[in-house]
Amino acid sequence: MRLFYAILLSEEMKRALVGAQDFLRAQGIQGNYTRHENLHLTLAFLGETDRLSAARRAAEQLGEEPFRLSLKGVGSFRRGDSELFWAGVNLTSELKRLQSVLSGCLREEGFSLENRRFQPHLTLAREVRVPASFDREAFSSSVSPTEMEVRVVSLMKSERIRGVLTYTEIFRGSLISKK
Ligand code: 2AM
Repeated sequence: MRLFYAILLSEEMKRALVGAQDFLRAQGIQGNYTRHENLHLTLAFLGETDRLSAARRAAEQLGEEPFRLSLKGVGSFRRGDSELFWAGVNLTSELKRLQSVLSGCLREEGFSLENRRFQPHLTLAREVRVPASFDREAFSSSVSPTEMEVRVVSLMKSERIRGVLTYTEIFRGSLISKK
């Protein structure tokens, strides 16, 4: 199965992201839009594996505390001849540390993760073809500022069910307050 660890988003944060997607749609931007229930923040991508117990073990004792996650800006990655549009989050020291601790635990469990710099992003749409007239600044202000508390990391299974990309949470690792 195809697995990744992610932070699942509050309904309020998802609504803010749907607002940005609505803005893009209203501008006539065509692309493969992320379904509302699939919006998430990936922390680590494990890829194809059947080592479910090892994947769970990695997040059983992270020793990290809950923290606030907030939206910040938008951006895009070039992917071939189209773009992937995303909303960003503040890369706080807590988020950085969580991603790095989790990746370390996964590597200790034998998973080989990509060594790319962590660029936290919430994918809004893939395969976007951007007309020259597109107003990127207006896009940027289409995301309402939103914050949420992160209390768990979720191990997600990714699969196509009758052609529809579907993510299912199969395990939760808790962040525990030491106060
Ligand atoms: P993306 O949205 O930028 O494509 C499930 O595929 C999640 O894992 C997505 O958030 C995806 O990010 C992320 N991911 C990271 N590395 C990946 C890879 N090599 N292949 C597929 N998905 C990857």
